[in-house]
Amino acid sequence: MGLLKKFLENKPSVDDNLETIAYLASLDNLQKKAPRIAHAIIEEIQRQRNSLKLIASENYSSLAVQLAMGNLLTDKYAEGHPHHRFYAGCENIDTIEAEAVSLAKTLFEADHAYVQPHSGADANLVAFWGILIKRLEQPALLALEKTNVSQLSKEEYEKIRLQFSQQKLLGMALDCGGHLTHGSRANVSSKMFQAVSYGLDHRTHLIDYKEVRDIARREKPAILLAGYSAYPRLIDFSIMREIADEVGATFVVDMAHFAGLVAGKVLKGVYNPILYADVVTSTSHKTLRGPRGGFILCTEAYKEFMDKGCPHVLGGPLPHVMAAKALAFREALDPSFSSYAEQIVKNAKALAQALMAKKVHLITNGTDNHLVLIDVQRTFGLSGRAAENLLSSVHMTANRNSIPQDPNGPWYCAGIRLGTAALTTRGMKEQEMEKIATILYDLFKAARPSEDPKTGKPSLAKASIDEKVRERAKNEIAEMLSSFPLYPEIVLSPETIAV
Ligand code: DSN
Repeated sequence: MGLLKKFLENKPSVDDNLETIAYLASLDNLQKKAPRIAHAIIEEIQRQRNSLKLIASENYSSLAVQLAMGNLLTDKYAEGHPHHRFYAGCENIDTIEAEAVSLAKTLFEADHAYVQPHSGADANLVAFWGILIKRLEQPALLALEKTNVSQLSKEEYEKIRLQFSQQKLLGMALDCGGHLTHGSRANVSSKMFQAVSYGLDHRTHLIDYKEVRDIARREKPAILLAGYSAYPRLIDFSIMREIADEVGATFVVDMAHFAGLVAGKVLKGVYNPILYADVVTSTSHKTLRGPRGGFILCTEAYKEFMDKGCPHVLGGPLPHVMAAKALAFREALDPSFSSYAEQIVKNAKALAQALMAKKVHLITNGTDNHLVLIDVQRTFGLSGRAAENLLSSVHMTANRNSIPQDPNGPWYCAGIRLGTAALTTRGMKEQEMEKIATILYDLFKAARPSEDPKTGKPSLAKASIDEKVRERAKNEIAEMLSSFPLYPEIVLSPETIAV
């Protein structure tokens, strides 16, 4: 490939281009050692550059964050937590993890942070088990005057273990915007808990706090969970806290989707989960724009239970990813991040407004956060899957999503979920959102479900469209993207990318 050699031909300043030089050197090196992998990475850079990324859970991390992960930290085991390890030689990992913890605490104004979870799903599992251990195992040990579970008899331990499986988790239903890990039957959370869920108001599709309260009173969950993957509105965490207190539940918020909006101080007061929850779980790579990973924030009372994510649930931490998390937290502490977070929401609102002006049906008739959920079945007679395929064919990536009372089921779906975090990182603003709304609308309006060859009925998987409409959409997208280059410092000319 010779990417670095080509870049250096113009004699750029090394000091001003450290990230680019490191990135290109790494690609050139990979090309020598593993050409197929290098080729796939280059292809992925090209794919991301040439696509309008509207996936609500994705973003573009900085080159600095990406580079922070590529080093020898990956070689180190460091089970335990800072200054309390089960392995020798962890003093440098202590420094890195303690720095990430400290930055996370400052950024979110939290009592405590735990930055080891490898993903949001892992963060939820660490939180769930830690909470159950605090609620069930700790009091049982105290009552038996023991300090450790290994001191319990087989019978004593079995009694506690059985209690674990009798606890209830109350979270938002998957088809109403909740996450798989919030008690879906397809996920381990519904097997470790008796999972119960709250839905949305049938007419407005907003959270019905009265219903949540009624269910909580009836079910007495150990954990009340707020947070979502596909809910376009804000949650009043003060009400959820009240409900949790009334029934004696631990209040957990999964802020994976909106962590960037909390960090950027867009979500304040009753919409800021840190002020109300006992435990807040998150990912670091969605609106927060860091490396792929998870983390947990909690009050002092939960600290020792979250810090035991390993050994409770996790394997060894990933120190290289913790280094990148530290960097991402630092980036989010920069005042420019607040402007970014505000723009994410302005863009989502502009996208929603422009779609609604064309009479596109949106779940909840708009948005307050970073995501928009279109009912494509009702508006255009298309399944979510057919709409997703159409978008892919013009280089727009967005994912199909269930909507409340989805007529097409969880595979084909009736919705398309759009998010604005990634395009906002590319620099797009309200006027681009309006253009995107027009492209989407023209595309969906011109499409018809294909005929299912087996049944002769409209297909839930595919739609057909006039090729001229498709080509026009492709050209408009390519033109728009050309004004918002992605990682412009990484120059890939045709002769350098030929592998
Ligand atoms: N896959 C992420 C999302 O789309 O919400 C969370 O698991």
